[in-house]
Order: sequence, then C-alpha cells, then structure tokens
Amino acid sequence: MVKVRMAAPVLQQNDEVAGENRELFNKKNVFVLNLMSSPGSGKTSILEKTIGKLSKLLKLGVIEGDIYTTRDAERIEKFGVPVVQINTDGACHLDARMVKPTLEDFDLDELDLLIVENVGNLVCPAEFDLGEDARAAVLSITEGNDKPVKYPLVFRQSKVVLLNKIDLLPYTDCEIELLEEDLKKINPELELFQVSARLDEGFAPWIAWLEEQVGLKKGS
Ligand SMILES: Nc1nc2c(ncn2[C@@H]2O[C@H](COP(=O)(O)OP(=O)(O)O)[C@@H](O)[C@H]2O)c(=O)[nH]1
Ligand SMILES: [Mg+2]
Repeated sequence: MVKVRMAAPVLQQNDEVAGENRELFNKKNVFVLNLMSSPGSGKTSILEKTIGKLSKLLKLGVIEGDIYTTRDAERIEKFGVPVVQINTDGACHLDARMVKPTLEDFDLDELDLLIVENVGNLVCPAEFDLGEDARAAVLSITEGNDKPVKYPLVFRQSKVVLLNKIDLLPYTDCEIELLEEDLKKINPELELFQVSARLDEGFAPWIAWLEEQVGLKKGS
C-alpha cells in the first residue's frame, strides 16, 4: 500500500524549510533530484526506466507529487523502491513544507539518491526550492519547439534536460537542433540527453550523470 501524505497548510516560510531539508540531506549524504515537466511529458516513464537501471547499483527512494491520485506512486512501488505520495489537494507544485514530513517515512541512512517527481506543470514548481541538490527537466518533443522560450525559468534552473519521446520525431514538426539551441541560449551549462522511455533508448549518459552526482555527494 502506497503511503499518502496530504499537504497541510503550514506557516513557516518555504525557503526556511527548504534549508532544513537541505541540511538533513547533506548530513545523510543523500543526493536529491527535483524532476519537473509539464503533465504527460514522461517523468514517471523515465523514472521507471531509471529505477530499472540503477536500483542494483544505488539505493533509491522516490517522492511522488500529484494533485490527487496515487497512480504514479503505484507505478513506482512495483519496482520495490521506497516511495511516498504527496497529494497537494489542488496545488500546482510541491513546496518544501510538503516534502519535510515525508522524510520521516524514509530511512535516509539507507539512501544514496532521492528523486522527487514534482506535480506536472512547467511554471509553478520552478518557483519552490524543496532543498534539493539539483533540478532536472523533462521536455517531450511533442510539446512544440517554443516551450523553452515560453517557459524559460524551469530550464534555466535545471542542470539536465531530458528530451523525451525521441521515437516520435518522424511524426512531429519538432526541429531538435533548434530546440537544443534555444535551451542552450537559456542555460549554456545544460546537459541535454535525448531519450525514449518507450523504446528504452538513450539512457546511458543520464544514468552516468546520476551516478556521478551521487558519487560527488558521497565524497563531499
Ligand atoms: N511515444 C512515447 N511515449 C511516451 C514516452 N515516454 C512516455 N510516453 C507516454 O506518455 C504518456 C505520459 O507519460 P508519463 O510518464 O505518465 O508522464 P508524466 O505525466 O510526465 O509522468 C504515457 O502514455 C506514456 O506511455 C516515449 O519516450 N515515447
Ligand atoms: Mg507522472
């Protein structure tokens, strides 16, 4: 059974709580990734593939952010990794105060990597620090070439963008080189990985990046 936490209104400021979360993650040497995108671009599908490839190498945990359902957490639970669902009850993003109580549900001493799937939304989640070490964004190539320039904040703040649904390239008007150019203009430091969660293709550089980040955190 998936554990569900309802978001409760709390008065403490988000950044203050994000700082407390970050302190705890640092103390426990857990690398925390905040995964963001619009609904349907493939966050959960990418997580499923990522867990399949990493769970033998690293100890993983997942927080699922959703407005109402536990569907994504149920998908993740099948892989046997600890997962907690946060239902935001209408809110379009997770915040640090929602994340904090869920940390009691994990044995952080036993985790190397905690991935937070944020609520599907390209705008609001980018405004809220959860205390994570890094952000990654998923952009599926079916969403239209103009999304990076229309919603730059999420891409500016991310270290990685996973360009998903590459298998659909022949059926769309996506111009992948231009899309990558726009993303690099917004954030020249971005690591761009083209993947297809459907075909399970292109994941090696992403997995290597995650392993590197976890290693750096352990060594720090
Ligand atoms: N063709 C194709 N479909 C995909 C790919 N990744 C995800 N999907 C589909 O896109 C839909 C949304 O995926 P999901 O992982 O739930 O997206 P999320 O809302 O961002 O978590 C589902 O129907 C997936 O099967 C992909 O690489 N290629
Ligand atoms: Mg999802």
